[in-house]
Amino acid sequence: MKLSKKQFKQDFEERLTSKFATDLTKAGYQEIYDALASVVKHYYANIWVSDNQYKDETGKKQAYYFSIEFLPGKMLKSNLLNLGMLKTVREGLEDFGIELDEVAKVEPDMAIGNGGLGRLASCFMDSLASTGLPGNGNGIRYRYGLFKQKIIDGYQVELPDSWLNNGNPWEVRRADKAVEVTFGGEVWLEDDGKGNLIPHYKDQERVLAVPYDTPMIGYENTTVNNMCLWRSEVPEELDPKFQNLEYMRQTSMLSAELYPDDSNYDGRLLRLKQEYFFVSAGLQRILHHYKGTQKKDIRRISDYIAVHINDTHPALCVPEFMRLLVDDYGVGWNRAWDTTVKVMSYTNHTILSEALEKWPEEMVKQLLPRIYQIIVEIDRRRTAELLPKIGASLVHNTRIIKDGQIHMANLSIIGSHSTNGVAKLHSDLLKDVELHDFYEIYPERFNNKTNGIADRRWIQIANERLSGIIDETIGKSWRHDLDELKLLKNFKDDEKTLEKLQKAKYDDKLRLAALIKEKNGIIVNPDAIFDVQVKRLHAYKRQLLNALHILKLYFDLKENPELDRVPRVFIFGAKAAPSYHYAKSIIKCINEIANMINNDQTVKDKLKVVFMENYNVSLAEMIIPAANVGEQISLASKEASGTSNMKFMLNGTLTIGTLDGANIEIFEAAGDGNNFVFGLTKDEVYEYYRNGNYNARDIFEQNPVVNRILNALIDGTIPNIKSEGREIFDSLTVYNDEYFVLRDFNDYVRAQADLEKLYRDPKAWAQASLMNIANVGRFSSDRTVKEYADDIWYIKAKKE
Ligand code: AZC
Repeated sequence: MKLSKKQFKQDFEERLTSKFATDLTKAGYQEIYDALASVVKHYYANIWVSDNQYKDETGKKQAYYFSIEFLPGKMLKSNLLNLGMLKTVREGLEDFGIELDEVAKVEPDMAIGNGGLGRLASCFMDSLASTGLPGNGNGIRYRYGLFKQKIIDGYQVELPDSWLNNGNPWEVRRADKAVEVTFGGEVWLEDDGKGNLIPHYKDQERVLAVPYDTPMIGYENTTVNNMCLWRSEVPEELDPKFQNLEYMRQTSMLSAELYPDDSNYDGRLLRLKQEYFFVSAGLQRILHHYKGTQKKDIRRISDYIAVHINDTHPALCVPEFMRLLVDDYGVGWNRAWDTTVKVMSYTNHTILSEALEKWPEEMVKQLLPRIYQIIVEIDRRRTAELLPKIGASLVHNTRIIKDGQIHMANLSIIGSHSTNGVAKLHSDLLKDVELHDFYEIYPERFNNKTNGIADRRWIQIANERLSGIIDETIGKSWRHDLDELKLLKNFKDDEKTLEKLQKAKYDDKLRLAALIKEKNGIIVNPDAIFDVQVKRLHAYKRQLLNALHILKLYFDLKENPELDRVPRVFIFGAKAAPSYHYAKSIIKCINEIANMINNDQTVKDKLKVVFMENYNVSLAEMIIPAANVGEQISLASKEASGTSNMKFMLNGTLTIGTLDGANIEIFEAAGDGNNFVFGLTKDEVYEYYRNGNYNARDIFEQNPVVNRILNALIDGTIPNIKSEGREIFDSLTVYNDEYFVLRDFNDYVRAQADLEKLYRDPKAWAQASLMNIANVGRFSSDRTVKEYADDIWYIKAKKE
């Protein structure tokens, strides 16, 4: 959208006054932010309205991405960038003596997600709109987002994230579109005399679901999609039975809090309620829309909508869609089933068994009696149909209801036409191992969609300096098509370009160094290698391996302070699930290792360790551009894909990593020698599992370096470390090191040494960095969503 600076300044000043009865001389940042957001909203409102009209008029098929988590971060700059107004607004504000970046700080991170899965959903939202694809989000508007992390005495402490305290200027409450979601009570079926079984209900608990729409604005185009988030409220008219405080409290609890665990299935009733709540509300709204505004024949609804089940949390989409079609819209069971399978598709994000959702049958039956009946019926019909065809064992292994539990992955696969993993290795593991029985029955349903990232946020916004240099070098086409970055390869031997890249990285390191000084009070050397591991804290991600290696470097320096080492700054950012004891112990250990090293004068500035508290999207935007090295060191087979690996690559960071998840594709794309690979392969890991012959204790006893480091955890070497040291020590030496940390240690040390060697050759390093940037194109989520659109959802992009 064309906007002159003059126009903007006038609009902004007027808005500030009309909204807050103040002027530029007196306004605070919160007021400036609100006024600015309100002006921006005014600019996109018409595009939003006309794109909705366009969608209704053309009746084109749309996709709906159902996800219990989204992790957008801040919206202001992203909206400005996508509207093509970032520069104008920045300059306009400068004329008033206002720094856009300072204003942007006021906006709280929208953190209604935990980690990779939620962030991916938000990258997809950006990419769908930016590629002109009609794809919308559906989720929950949690009153409290992911907890704020404080580090106190080395320990993680969780504080509530009340991100809505100052309102949210981007959302629109649509009270007119509220729907009711019901729980509990009794249900029975009665014949209507025409052979149809009609459900009758008694004593149901009703909850009002109110949608809040947030525009997902496409990059320099005319597409604005919708992210619909549901809030639970008490309906105006209540049955006397529910007119009590307990019911009111429970109802508001539904959309009160995000579950802060991303790796553990937690079988609590409230979570199941949340899952059904946003699924039912979302599907009802979609069907109302198509039946009402669009006057579509409901029996052909699969021509108009695709519903995506992002991990199994929205798996109840399958029986709920059946319920709506059969009970509310009078579609026959078989037709409804065909339609459901055509409409639904499912992504699996993890093979960790502790994350696989299974709900006790009894709980589902009590809370969702009609849904339970439908699941039983789906399972019964499928079993009857398949038994004669494929035999008892395959049928049994793949049943939805087994051992008194409802298996949500099974429900998702059976009730949809597509199941995908999120990187090649992961998708292969699903087919060959984890979901092999399903693959035998439905081979055509399985496919891979390697993850991607929204490059607009992760370079254009996060790294304006680098973006500018790329423009100067190859022009701006890459901003619309990330593959164009391959033009950079022509500059691999161009000293000037390499120098500019190095300078940009150095400046980003200075920016981060200033932040570290401000937040942690630690002074770091910008010439050091900035070596970063940022992600959720989980044993399989092996932050511990990184920490053990740091201890090794430290002991080497203690022994020989004159050792010729390239200085290093190790930077961590990680939240642990509040109930994940072991992960929290690792945080404590890292912090105490940091304290010990940072306060030891013998190592001077050769080694520093920084744990940055409250890692979130905004912090990632500061840290990632400044990284020389990114750590992607999960045990092979455990990280489904990873996406920070792609963000690092985009920012010219070299990866040290295992052959896991999307790392494999990154190493291949960047070319040999441009990253550092180590560790067991997936096959070697599985070989150990088969033979059961891994013995961590042997390594501890036989490898003197490992022995020394592990003993440091328990012998008082690290001041202020308490039982955590023993806990970690035992996990490795007594409980046999579940994630093969010790097995990979030596090779990791070797790869780290290779890395240091390359860093000593600045030109070679800069070239490797350039090759990473130049080859990152395929990891744009624009590519990923196009693949979903073509292969799974069958939706088409709008032509500009
Ligand atoms: C994550 C995976 O752990 C990560 O490897 C992947 O990149 C990301 O999803 C996006 O696909 N998974 C989760 O965040 N959560 C769960 C329940 O898998």
